[in-house]
Amino acid sequence: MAKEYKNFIGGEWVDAASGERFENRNPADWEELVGTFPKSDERDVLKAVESAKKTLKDWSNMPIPKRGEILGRAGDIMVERKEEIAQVMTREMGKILKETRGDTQEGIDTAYYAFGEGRRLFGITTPSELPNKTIYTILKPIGIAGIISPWNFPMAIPTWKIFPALLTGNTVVFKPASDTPATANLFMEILDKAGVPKGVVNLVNGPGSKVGEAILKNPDVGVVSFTGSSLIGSRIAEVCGKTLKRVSLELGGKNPQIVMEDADMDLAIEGVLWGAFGTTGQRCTATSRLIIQESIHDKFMSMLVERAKKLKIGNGLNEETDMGPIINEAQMNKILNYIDIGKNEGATLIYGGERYTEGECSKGWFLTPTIFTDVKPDMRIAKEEIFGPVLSVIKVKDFDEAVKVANNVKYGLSSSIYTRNLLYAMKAIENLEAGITYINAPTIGAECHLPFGGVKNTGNGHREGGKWAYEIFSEIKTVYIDYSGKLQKAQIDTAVVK
Ligand code: UN1
Repeated sequence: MAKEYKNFIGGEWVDAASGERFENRNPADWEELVGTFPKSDERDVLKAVESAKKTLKDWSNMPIPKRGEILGRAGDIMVERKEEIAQVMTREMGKILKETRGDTQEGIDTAYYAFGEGRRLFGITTPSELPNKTIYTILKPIGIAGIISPWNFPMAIPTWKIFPALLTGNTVVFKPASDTPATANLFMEILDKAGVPKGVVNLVNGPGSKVGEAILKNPDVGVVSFTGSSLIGSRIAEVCGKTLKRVSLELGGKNPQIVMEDADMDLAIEGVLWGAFGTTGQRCTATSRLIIQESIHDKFMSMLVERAKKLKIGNGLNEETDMGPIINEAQMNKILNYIDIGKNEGATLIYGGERYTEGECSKGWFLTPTIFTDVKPDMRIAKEEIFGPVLSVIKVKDFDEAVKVANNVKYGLSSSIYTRNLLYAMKAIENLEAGITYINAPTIGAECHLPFGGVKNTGNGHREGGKWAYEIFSEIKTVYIDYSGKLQKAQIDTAVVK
């Protein structure tokens, strides 16, 4: 029998109020049931919020370095259990072991960053305009943080959000994606073992329409952090706007890799293969557009197709596999639909574009890596986020046109340029409309101590990663201490007298 997983509320492993469950199956082999999970609703969210409320005072009063130590311990446990986490993650969401190990490592890095931040979490001190007065800032928790995370980075992204939320003294209600609840479950076990007090972090499994919605509407939740599609992100902002909750949104991308004729071609090919087909294209940072100078287009494309043909598609648990399955059937159909759209728009499908059902892949949601050439900047496959292994190739005359085409989308997460010309590299950094620009590297590969996020419809101005993530979960308090012993009036006593 498949394992029956539970919610984690108030430090107890409990079933959903409804008593119902949902299945979690391996996308590489739908006959493999990873487990069943509680199908929760607003009643369970209410319990989770109660528990987060009850524990808030003690948790936020704990000295911050102590909270940091607990989170550092969570990092140590993740190191010990890294392989186990990676195996579970590959089973439930399909990406290859090399990548699920990387995903776990990103969680470990984030834990150790939180450990360090525990002895820093700097405010500022600055001179006062008046004598005998000291001014500075401190960070205070917001209260209860609602965390809604996606399935493509089942460990890394929850840690990006939950470690900073906890370190800054918030308590947490966490709704993981329904495609990856087993990794979320492991994360809870780890936090519990590390010594996060019972009730401080609460896990509620279930559909976004019930659990997510209840988190957004709960008046006691002070901040919501979400990663997912721009469509849902904008709905979240709308609902949270009604109660003036703070909302941090990390949303879609349509990330370009530009290749100039002076680039190191082999390097650029390695980059686009990894950027477009790594994680089966299911990253918000995935390379979904290749913008290439026309003089090298034909040669580059034939080299790229040769390499794409060699990518081994299969179960991610096999160390030889390069590209795992699509997360689920609905997502696979959405991608296939985009492939039809591309064909109908007049783009040329030069490789892939179909389901892959060879051997062990007959029971999974596999697609071949897909490459379209003759894509025009205004086609839907050049502008909309597909979230799969589909690369749209756009030919351009020169650098200026490349930048113009790159910016011709409503998203702006990641971007990349391959060139040996310093001028192009510097101008790309200056002019590409994106939160992240890589030079001679693919659009994926963000490190946890740097700001992560994008411009335009990719988000609402927040950045995860590094110290910036800590600002999302904090209120800034400004402190004025006047030890002059008399009433001093800012702006008035200091006015320059003519
Ligand atoms: C995401 O795709 O949602 O830079 C996150 C990267 C990873 C994080 C991706 N470190 O691709």
